[in-house]
Formats: sequence, structure tokens, C-alpha cells
Amino acid sequence: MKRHRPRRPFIGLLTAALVATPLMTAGSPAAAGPPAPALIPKPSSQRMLPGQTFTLQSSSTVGVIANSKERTAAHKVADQLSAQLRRTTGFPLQVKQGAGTISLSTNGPSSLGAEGYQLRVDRSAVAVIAATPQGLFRGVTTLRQLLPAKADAATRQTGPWQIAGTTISDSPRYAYRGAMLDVSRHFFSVAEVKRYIDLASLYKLNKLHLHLADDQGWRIQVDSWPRLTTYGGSLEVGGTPGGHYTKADFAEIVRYAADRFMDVIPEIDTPGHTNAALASYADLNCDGVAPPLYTGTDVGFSSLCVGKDITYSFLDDVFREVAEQTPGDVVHLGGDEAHSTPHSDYLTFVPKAAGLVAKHGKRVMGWQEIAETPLPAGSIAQYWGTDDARSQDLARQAAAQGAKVVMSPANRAYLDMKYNEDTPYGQDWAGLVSVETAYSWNPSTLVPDLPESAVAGVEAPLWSETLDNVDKAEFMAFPRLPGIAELGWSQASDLNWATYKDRLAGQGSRWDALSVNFYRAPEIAWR
Ligand code: TNX
Repeated sequence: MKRHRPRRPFIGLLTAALVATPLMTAGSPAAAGPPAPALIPKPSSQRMLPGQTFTLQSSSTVGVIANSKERTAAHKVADQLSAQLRRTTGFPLQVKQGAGTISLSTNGPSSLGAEGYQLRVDRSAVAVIAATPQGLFRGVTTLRQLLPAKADAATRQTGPWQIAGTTISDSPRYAYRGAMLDVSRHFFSVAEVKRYIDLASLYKLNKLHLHLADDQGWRIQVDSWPRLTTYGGSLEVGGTPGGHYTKADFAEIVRYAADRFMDVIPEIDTPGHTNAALASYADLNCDGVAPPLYTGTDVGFSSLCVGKDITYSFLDDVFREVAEQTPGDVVHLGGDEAHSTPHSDYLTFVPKAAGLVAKHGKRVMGWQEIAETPLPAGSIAQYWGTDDARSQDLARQAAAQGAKVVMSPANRAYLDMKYNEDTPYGQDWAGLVSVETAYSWNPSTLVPDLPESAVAGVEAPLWSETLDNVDKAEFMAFPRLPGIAELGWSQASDLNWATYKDRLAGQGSRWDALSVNFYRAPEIAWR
């Protein structure tokens, strides 16, 4: 076979090259070299470049091409890539300005949008092109999946570090692609949250919703109401010590997420799910008596006192301090399962609480029940139904008043549901959720007569009543979370269980390299 001399990458010609090179569809057998990797989420389009294999070498560099406004952020993306590959390859992989062996450029067409990117791998170079640093980051997550799984390990590995030649052009289906972590029922440390951010961002999720306050614990510092954390955060389910994030801790989580282009959406659940707050301040209770801390797993027994003024000065302070710590534009006020709040009180409460979130400059997000009340412009309702008529109605009511809907159907997207009867932890109130069940639905058509334009995206909640450590959390999230991520990113016409299942199988070795405690679902031929 005739070999071409390696060329220097020339970014300006990339778009032309994408079109001009002889192409082969992804998955078809290449002449030689590494197999075409199994990407999740599936990109909008991918072609293989037969006979072209890229090999990362000790002399390889990572180049950044970006205007002065975007240079710092683009360099950060390059630094993260280089740091990970340095760890496993042992190569220096110097990051520099201008073209490199791997080039990251933000000079792509604006038609790529905020998150889209193009990627080209040929025998001599790798180029990722986007219109923003965020787009570069998404492209780099694809590049990481193109490399051998061992490139994601924590320690030095042996090469070769090869990638099958390919061109990819990719952008997301939905703008909202979230993962929720319940840190109230069981507390998760900053390091554990960072780990979850790392794993979620690998699959292009862009929202981290933190469920920060519930009956069992208040987990975020509020200076004006200090007992919320010192007392209300002291325990967790089962009565073991809880914990909370100081302002510095929370800032660290927000920064870490932002470096991986995930917005943090803090949730303070109201008016139900509030026992931790009610236990901390007697005045918040209608009868003025503070209940004891709660370490069980029941829901629906607590409520803020809707008729008391102090309820709203409390929430004003809480939402102000939480909003101050949130660079993202959304704050979640809960609103679910308020079974101990009289319905007329609920209808009074939600608009007042929503008004306070809006007053502090944030869009309101809440569970589907909030759709029954008038909401400020730009609000988001989170569907958690199980195909029941009432939940579907609420989703349509949200859309009818101009709100967006994020789809978290409990019988499909709840990562705390057991996979099957033998799953050692988790719940089953919404049903058993197999890997296939979690994947096989369409966010835009799940609720009949919900206009497609109202659907902002998807989110996979991980409730932690039964998950007292991060190993258990990973076991429930993997392999289902990447499936939800694909529903959020990939085009509807590309969603196909048979082909997904095969791509999913290829993630097993990557999770082994990353030491993810995933459920080896027997229906997947893990490799
Ligand atoms: C329902 S769904 C809840 C949570 C529980 C979860 C357990 C929703 C908005 N609320 O309080 O943790 O089920 O699966």
C-alpha cells in the first residue's frame, strides 16, 4: 500500500477535506488498523476514512486556535485533554498556541451552534473544530471515546495509541441534558460529586441538578439561617452522619462542573420535603413546634406553613443566597408530592415561591405539579410521570402557559429504580427499569399532544434513599445514564436499541479503565 507523507494539519482546509476525502460509512470494515469505535451518544454523522490510522506519539502536541476572547477557555479544554493523555501515555503532549498534532479550533462556522463540532482524524493529525469552547469540549469527549479505552485509565498504560481515520459532524438534539443527584437522603462529598460530573460529562450531559434539601437533610450553607446545615444537615437516611457543602465547597462544585461545561441547577424542595428545615427552626412550623430530625424514607409528611409571613422571608433569604452561588440561570424549587399541604395552600404557595426565585434573577424550575399554578415566563416543569393521565395533563398545562418541559419519566429515567427483581438496592414503585426500558422512548412523543417545541430535553434523576455510597450510585447509573444521554443528544432517527446495545457493550472496557462500578447487565455482550 502506498504511504503518503504525513502532512501538517491545515485547519482552514478542514471543511473542504471533510467533503473531498473518499468516505466510508462508520461500522464498515476498514482496510487495516483499529476498529471503528462505538460512540455514545451517536453523532449526527460519521464517516470512516479507510486505510487511514492516526497514532499518537511522544512528539505529539495539542494546539489551540482561538481568538483572544475564547483563548483561555479553549486552552482549558486542551489542558484537560492533555493532562488525561499524559497520565496514561506518558507523552509530554505539550499544549501550544496554533496548530498541533491534535488541533482544537474555535474558528468553526456559527452554524455549529454552541455545542456542535466537527472532528477529523487522518493518518497525520486530529482536528476538532467548533464555534465555541463548549463545542470543543463536546468534540473532545468524542475524541476520548475514539482512543483506546485504556487512555481513560488513572495510571500509565502501554500503547499503541491509535485511532481509525474518521470524520464526524455533530450537534445535539436538545439543549437540556441533565443528571440529578440526590445528596439529601444520603450525602455525597465534593469529591464524589466531582466524580459524577466527570462521568456524566463524558456522555455530553450539560446540566447537573443537585437535590440539596429534603426531609432527611439540608446540604447547602445559608448564612442567614445557619441551623439549616449545622442541625438540619447533621444526619442522613439510616441515622448516619450527614454533611453539607460550605459556600467554598459549593463554589468548587460549580467551578468543576463549569470546566466540564455543565451548569449546576440547585434544588431547594418546597413546600413539602422540608422536614430538615422545619426541624431546624420552630418558627417555620404552623404550630411553632419543631419536629425531630427524620432519617426514614417516607415522603409527603412535611410542609412549610403557607399562611405564615416568615415562610416567605425564609425563602427570600434562601433563594437569594442560593442564587448568588449559582452562575447558571435556573433554580429549582421542588414542588413535588406536597401531600401535607392543603391543595388551596399549594396553589397560593407556588406562585409566591416562584416569584422569589424570579426576584433573584433566576428562571424557575420545579417538578410537574407546579404547572397547575401560573408560572413566571421562562419556567421549566419537570415531568416525572409513569404514563399516567394526570402527569401527562400537567406536562400539557406547563406547555399551554409557555413553560418548557424536561422529561424524567420515573418508569424510564429514574436511575434509582431496580433493573430487575434481583437488583440489591433501589426502589420499584415506578416499575423495574431495564437498560432497554431506560433507552427505548422518545422524549418528544412520550406525552401525547405535548408540542415538540415545549420539550427542552431530558434528565435522569438518581434518588439516594437506598444508595449510601458512591459504588451503589454508580451501579444504578451505569449503564442507564449513557442511554438517557443519547436520548438527549442524538437524532431521533438514530435511536435504535439493537445498534445502541452493541455500542454500549464497547463502553465496558472504558468503565473498567475508569474503575466505574457498573451493572454488567447480562443482555449486553460487554467487551
Ligand atoms: C419520588 S419524583 C420523589 C422523590 C423520591 C423518589 C424515589 C419526585 C419528584 N419525588 O422524593 O426520592 O420518588 O424514587
